[in-house]
Amino acid sequence: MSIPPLSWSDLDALTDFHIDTVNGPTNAQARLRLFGQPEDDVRVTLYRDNHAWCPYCQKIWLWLEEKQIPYRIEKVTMFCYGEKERWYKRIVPSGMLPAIEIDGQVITESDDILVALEKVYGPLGLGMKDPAVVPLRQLERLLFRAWCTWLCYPVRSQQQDQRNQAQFVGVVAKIEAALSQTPGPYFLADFGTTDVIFTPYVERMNASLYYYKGYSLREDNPRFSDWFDAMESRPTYRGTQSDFHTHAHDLPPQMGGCYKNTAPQTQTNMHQVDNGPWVGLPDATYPEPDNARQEALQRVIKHHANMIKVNPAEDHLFDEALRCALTHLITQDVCTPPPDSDMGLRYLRDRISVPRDMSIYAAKRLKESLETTAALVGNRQGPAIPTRHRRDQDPSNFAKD
Ligand SMILES: N[C@@H](CCC(=O)N[C@@H](CS)C(=O)NCC(=O)O)C(=O)O
Repeated sequence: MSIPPLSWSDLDALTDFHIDTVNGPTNAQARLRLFGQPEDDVRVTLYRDNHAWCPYCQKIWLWLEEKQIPYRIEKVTMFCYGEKERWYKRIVPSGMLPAIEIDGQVITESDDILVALEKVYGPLGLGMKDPAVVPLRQLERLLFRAWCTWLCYPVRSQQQDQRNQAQFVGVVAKIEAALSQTPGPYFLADFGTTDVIFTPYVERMNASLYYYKGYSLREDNPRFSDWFDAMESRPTYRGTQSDFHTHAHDLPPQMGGCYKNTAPQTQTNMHQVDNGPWVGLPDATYPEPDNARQEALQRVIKHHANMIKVNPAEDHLFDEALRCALTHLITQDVCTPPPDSDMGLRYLRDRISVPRDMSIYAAKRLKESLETTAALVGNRQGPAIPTRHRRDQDPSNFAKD
């Protein structure tokens, strides 16, 4: 039996989700991070992308969070999402991210930023130039290049794709061997800079190869699997962690294209990442937090006016359809949306960005409710996600947190 949609105020009464963005756990919404220290102690500003997408920004973000350095965050638009802010080009003329300002000095290039931060605050575990860290940093770049070769270039034959896969898997074997050198799950005896440096691209490799190549980095490699699990035990990492869907669709414009292979597993994986079920995908394996649904509900309520405005469906229709999906999300009762609202609901389903909008399990639950609700009235997909740019996500159309 279908129940009527709850009103916005009824929905609001059903979530008490709240986090302290300044002193609480790592989160993508914060503009200031103090870790309980006075604001006067802030010496660092991190300039990073609005979408919490840029891998080099994630590296610096994670390092600052791990070291609990008080810092400010200024968010900047990446070229493929919209127009670069003029104020940022005055600070960094190339517009490249990340950058930091420390005691009035601007530094770009993520590795140089980490070296500069180490000089002021000391290293995180073993530092950037430690003889144990340097070869691992080189190994990370080797893996990056093998990944690009496999993912980002068209191939003439299936054999060529398999050769590229073999080359990538060969580098992964070296990483498995490196991870086996210590009894714990991290690259060196203790968690440190090396783990931070591997994190952004390994997360993107896990997502993109699962989606475009039917290859599961995390599931097929026991040491990598332990490393991912250990990373997910850290609230710092969880706060920066993205999901398969966000990466699969953010990467093509950034990388100049991602090319799928013809493996049957690829078809299966693409279908699951795009259409669900999302719970169970190997993008997150830690237990689902109890408040995932409350988080998703609170985040949508906060931004619903903009979400309705940018949705291709007519405002009145989408308002009701969205409330039906949220009613399902929070009560788990069936709530039938108005006819013809399936496309608008799937448009939103395809545009939840993790961690920018919400954390990974909140997004899985919201997508599930949007899909379940849409399926009650039709099977039309929303307009395709663009692959050369992501101006459908232009931050200027959305309120700042
Ligand atoms: N080598 C640089 C690379 C930085 C980089 O490529 N940043 C990209 C984003 S991941 C960027 O700012 N692109 C400009 C834009 O997209 O607006 C570093 O390590 O910081």
